[in-house]
Amino acid sequence: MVIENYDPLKGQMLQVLDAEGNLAQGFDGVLKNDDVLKLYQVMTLSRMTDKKALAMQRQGRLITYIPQSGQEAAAAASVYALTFEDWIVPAFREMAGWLLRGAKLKDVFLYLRGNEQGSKNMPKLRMTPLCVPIGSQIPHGVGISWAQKLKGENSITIVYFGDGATSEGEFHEAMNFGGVFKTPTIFFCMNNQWAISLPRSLQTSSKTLAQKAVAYGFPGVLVDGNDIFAVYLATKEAAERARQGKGPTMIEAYTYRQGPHTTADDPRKYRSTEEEEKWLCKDPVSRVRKFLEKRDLWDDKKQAALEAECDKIIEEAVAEAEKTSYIPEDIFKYHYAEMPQELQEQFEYFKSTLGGQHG
Ligand SMILES: Cc1ncc(C[n+]2csc(CCOP(=O)(O)OP(=O)(O)O)c2C)c(N)n1
Ligand SMILES: [Mg+2]
Repeated sequence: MVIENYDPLKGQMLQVLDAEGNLAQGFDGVLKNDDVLKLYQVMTLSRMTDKKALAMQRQGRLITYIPQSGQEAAAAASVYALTFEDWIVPAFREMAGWLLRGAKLKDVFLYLRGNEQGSKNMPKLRMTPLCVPIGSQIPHGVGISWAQKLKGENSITIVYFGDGATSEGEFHEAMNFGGVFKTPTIFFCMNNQWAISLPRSLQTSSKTLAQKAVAYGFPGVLVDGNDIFAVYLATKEAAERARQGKGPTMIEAYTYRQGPHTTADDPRKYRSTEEEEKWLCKDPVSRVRKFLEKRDLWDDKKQAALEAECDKIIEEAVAEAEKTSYIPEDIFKYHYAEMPQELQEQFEYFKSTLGGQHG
């Protein structure tokens, strides 16, 4: 058991794989070599997609892009600890996890191009669409897990949000519901140290974010979010607790947003290069590579082959997304199961003015 052994009120943090790729004693077998290889592949795909998407946004081929680099371990290893029956409620910076769940890269690019077609397959994968209004997805996550409990399902829900979201009312309301109704929920906080330009230190005076769970009557655990082993272990255990009817767990993944907040942001204005360099030394992707190399499971040749494969996947996904036409009606039809009156009126107006002029 790891969750109860790390006290968030004391700032204790679970770390299994250090920045040099060394595994702490007693943790062999938490992830088998094949698991680590699979995680490394998807993290690499996510990292390379990041580079491509940033370049595409600069070329005007994507609307806005939300960089993912630095958070791949937290995203991938948390999803890897779940079953395909479990629901995933994303925020917007967990790409490696969506891909592991089976989301198509083409759909990710469609979403980023403002094409609602990209969200249509998500429910089949037991995923809700990406959620940009900060914190609004957290009550949804609790609601889904409450339904799972009422239906007697064995599945659970993981809901992702950032450090900034913990200052939103929805976070506290959802945590309270989860604690009272003992819902099978994992509250997964990606603490990437920044909420746009607001540093973690100004977000809350709590020592850790994980300790907020204590006030709602369930455990919170702080883990090294750049360590696939720690994230996997904590998520696996939180999922087991939830399945056993023990209620929610909050996980705070201590990580870092290496890039800008979005393509409309310039981090030079509010943080130092020293800070960025310090965190680059803790990079989650190269940490896994070091682990694999130490075990003779990886080399430059394998890296080149993986990168070539990822390049191909990315180029195909981009080509497919760019040739998919828009269905502007989706703006009206997609959001609600039944269109509310106001939207119906706007839809009628749209049809009588702009409708039909799209390509
Ligand atoms: C309700 C709401 N308020 C403000 C914003 C503008 N906004 C977009 S991202 C963001 C910061 C979110 O920080 P955090 O929760 O730490 O997530 P991160 O972007 O770091 O992944 C803000 C304030 C928003 N999208 N929604
Ligand atoms: Mg943040």
